[in-house]
Amino acid sequence: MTESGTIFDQIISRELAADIVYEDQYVLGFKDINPQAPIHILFIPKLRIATHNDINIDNIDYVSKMHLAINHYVNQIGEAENGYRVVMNCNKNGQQTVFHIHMHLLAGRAMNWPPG
Ligand code: DGP
Repeated sequence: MTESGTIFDQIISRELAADIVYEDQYVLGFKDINPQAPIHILFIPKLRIATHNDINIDNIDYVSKMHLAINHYVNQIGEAENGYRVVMNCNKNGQQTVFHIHMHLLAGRAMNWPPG
């Protein structure tokens, strides 16, 4: 992460190209570069919150908007009833690699549980 942020800030500012599938005032959704399911979208807030630990009363609205964005999107693509998984990885044990919170939307196949 630099002072100007992570690669996700560059995707928000369009300095870095991404396959954007959803956008509103608070949230951007784009295809993961390394998909783990037929549908693998990253939903990110347009405000840099580094990890899940950094969610607080002042920025929680962004997290709510991320969930609403996912609901809108899964309805739009017809996957709401089939079901899907929403994942947030945090820090080392959670295998977080980009320190700008993101929700992984995984859909289009049955998921494994436990995830391992
Ligand atoms: P995580 O491990 O939870 O921090 O997931 C980060 C995800 O970000 C990982 O699945 C790959 C994805 N990713 C990393 N760099 C890029 C990029 O430049 N473009 C896109 N579309 N996805 C990226």
